[in-house]
Amino acid sequence: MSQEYGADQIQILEGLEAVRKRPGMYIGSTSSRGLHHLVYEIVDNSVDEALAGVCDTIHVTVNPDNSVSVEDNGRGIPVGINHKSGLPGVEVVFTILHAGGKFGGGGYKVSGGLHGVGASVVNALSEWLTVNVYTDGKIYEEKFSRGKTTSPLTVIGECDKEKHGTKVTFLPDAEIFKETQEYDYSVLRKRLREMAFLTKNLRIELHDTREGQERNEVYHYEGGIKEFVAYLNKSTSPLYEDIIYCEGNRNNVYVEVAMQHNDSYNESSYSFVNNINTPEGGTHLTGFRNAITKTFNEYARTNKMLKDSDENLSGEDIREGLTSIVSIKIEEPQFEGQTKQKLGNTEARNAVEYLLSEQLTYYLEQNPDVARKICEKSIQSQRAREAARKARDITRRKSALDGFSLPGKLADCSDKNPKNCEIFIVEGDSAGGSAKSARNRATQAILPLRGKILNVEKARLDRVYGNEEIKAMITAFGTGIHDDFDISKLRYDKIIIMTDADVDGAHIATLMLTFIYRFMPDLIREGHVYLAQPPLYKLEKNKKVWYAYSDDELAKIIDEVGRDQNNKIQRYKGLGEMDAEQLWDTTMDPEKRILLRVSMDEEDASDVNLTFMTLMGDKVEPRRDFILENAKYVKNLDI
Ligand code: TTJ
Repeated sequence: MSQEYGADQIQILEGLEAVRKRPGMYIGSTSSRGLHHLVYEIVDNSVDEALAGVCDTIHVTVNPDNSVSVEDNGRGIPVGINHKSGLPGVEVVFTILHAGGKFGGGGYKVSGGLHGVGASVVNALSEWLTVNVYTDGKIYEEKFSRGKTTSPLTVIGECDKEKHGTKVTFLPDAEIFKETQEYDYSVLRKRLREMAFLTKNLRIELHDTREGQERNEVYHYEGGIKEFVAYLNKSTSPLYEDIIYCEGNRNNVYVEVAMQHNDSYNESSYSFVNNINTPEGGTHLTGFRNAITKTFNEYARTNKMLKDSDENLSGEDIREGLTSIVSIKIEEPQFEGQTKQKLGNTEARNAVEYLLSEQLTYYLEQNPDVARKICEKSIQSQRAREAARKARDITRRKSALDGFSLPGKLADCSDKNPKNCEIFIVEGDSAGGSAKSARNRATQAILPLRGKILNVEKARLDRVYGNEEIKAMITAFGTGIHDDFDISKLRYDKIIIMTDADVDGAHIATLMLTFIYRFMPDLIREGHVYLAQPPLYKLEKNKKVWYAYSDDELAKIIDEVGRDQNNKIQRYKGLGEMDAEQLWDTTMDPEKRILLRVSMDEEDASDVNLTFMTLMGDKVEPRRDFILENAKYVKNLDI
């Protein structure tokens, strides 16, 4: 027995050593993302306890030293000796790889996702970790460092007989998390709020006790994912008041769906399996889509909104402007695909499709006003799609007739190899003129746009195809948009948005980015989209010229040249104030200019969607909140 115990101990150490050697294999990365992942791994254990119905509150506290405490009011990790290992249950949880949830006694586990690696991994990657268990009027404590027990399980005091729960405090190891050890409140908030939405009635409190940034928030949603949908739609105008909700259990799959249409033209669907986001969808999402398409077509036909001769509504038509959450709980989720993020269980598709079809059919019968609004919107979408197809075909036929017809306003470059070429989308005809005379004609094309382009967040595909400025961009880029998009036809390696360094310029750049993000997002994914950075100031002194791209830089230049009357400082209000030579020197010359490449974090794709909804949608207040929250990241805001 004692020999066995020794062998186990060696195995434990080897296991956790492996985690420290290759942390990325267990938590994805050791960047800020991995650092935050440690918190989620611990919180998941408490959420499992909540799902078992024996815990209703979780406190997450960021301590002044950047350690984090997670405390729940569950049953407490078992403190008794586990027979198989001869160790206390707590010690098993924190020192044996993949031991997480072993004592769960059935039910759904959150810890089944991509990483879901358990508490021992967090322990291995922490400089120190302390666990307290409150049970039977006693406070237990065990301490660890880098995965090894430093102080065995003991009773350190007494507590109220009624109190029960677990508290874990850990400090991420700076040897592992070299990039940063600092927790970001807004990152933690996003995941914890999501967890609370997904677990009806669970109360999660986030406390930041770090000096100068003290904050407390409570996430507690009686309506669960219904409130999640309301939250996602808060920057839009909903098409009807209800949030349609479906819930049920079929063949051991627990299904919840909540949805509401807004008056926009984009779909925002989020799906979860055991509280883990599945951005690539899978069988549960397929079941959802099948149910929606089938049920609305049946309703529209039965109620004569579609005539016998009309085509069926497509899924896309019905999901136009739809915000939805599909959340399922399943005992053995199978993830497939390259990134193991796509659900593969066929019983999940059947369960969602069956339960949603049945409950949605009933809902539509009971709520004919809502049903009519959705069907009308879908039919309009169907017509717009048809009109867009015709507009696109006409454009295509025309260009086939004229040979290849590029927009009249485009000053194209002469080099025919796209790899060498770039296009500047320039705000205004006058700046366009300067840019045309400044450019390198071989490799730089100029497309001037007049005024503000269409806000595509508020327009359907047919209007997008009808807008002259946008059509000019589409033809110039060569790729087509939406379903037709083909990146191999891209005519320029760099698409450079060049607008004035003022509020209007920023607005125009945002409108262009909205268009590109919604209709040709791969251009951003593949890194073809850039923002030009024109200087903010010009300083002239004794016939010499300096350009500054920020207030800090201007201050530095003044320090260098001395502050006196000979300094002539000009604040550039727009590109039009620069002559061609200055524009070339400061903004266009590939040898000297600064370009910002536009990128997006794929793992946070849902954030990008929400940000565009907030910034470009029609509600003012969420936009103001967003700006206030994010203003700290903005430099050189010239208002
Ligand atoms: C499992 O079933 C028997 C009684 O104890 C249950 C249990 O382990 N509950 C539990 C674990 N509640 N909370 C945890 C937990 C909390 C944190 C903060 C961290 C970890 C690793 C577990």
